[in-house]
Amino acid sequence: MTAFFTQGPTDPTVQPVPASVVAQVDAADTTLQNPKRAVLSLGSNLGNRLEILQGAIDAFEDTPGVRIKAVSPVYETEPWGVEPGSQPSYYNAVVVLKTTLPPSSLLERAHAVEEAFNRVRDERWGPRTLDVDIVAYDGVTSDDPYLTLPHPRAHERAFVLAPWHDVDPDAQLPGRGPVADLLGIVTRDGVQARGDLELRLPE
Ligand code: A4P
Ligand code: MG
Repeated sequence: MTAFFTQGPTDPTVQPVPASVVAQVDAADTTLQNPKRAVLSLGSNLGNRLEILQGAIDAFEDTPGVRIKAVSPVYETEPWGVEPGSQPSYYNAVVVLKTTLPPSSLLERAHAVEEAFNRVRDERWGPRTLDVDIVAYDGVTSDDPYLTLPHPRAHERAFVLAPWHDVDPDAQLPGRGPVADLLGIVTRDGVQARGDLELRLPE
């Protein structure tokens, strides 16, 4: 945990902590020094979709170095990129979090959470119990196929932009502009808010 102190706190109101005190500081505090803001898109179209999305949110909140700041409303969405009617509809939601994990570790955690919900990868865009995509991580851009940032298709997906806009109307997608503007361009066909469903922000 002391590694989190190597960068030093950037918040001027936070005083450096002497090494002798570090061990006594609760891990939950030490993990969130100099956190970065990240946005995740969650999707599920197999199994108990709402329970799975909630379970994923809880699993991220239980992750050292991660604090969930906002959970969006749930949208029921037609599967994107596949033959109409060939898959069940998705529940999609967006989570905004603060994290001290670097992007690659956040992706590893995302894969572990997917696996915990029995995600099977046998076809691209195939039906899945859980898909976790990193939509954006701070202002980071990367064209590495293992982790492309921002997510290369987020700007054209109302099932990402609409819930993100709900929880952060001023959000910007790095390199693409305001989410509100992008949302005005994409089609919202097949993307319905499910006001009768709710995901909880872990306490
Ligand atoms: N990867 C690269 N960049 C990222 C990133 N920013 N976040 C790599 C997450 N993963 C990223 O993903 C394939 C590889 O992408 C990963 O190994 C990771 O290293 P995957 O989850 O194994 O496979 P996939 O999801 O089938 O492929 P892909 O291309 O990531 O698909 P998308 O873009 O995730 O789309 N329709 C509706 N309505 N709602 C949905 O949520 N989701 C998809 C999946 C398709 N249609 C959908 C929805
Ligand atoms: Mg994916």
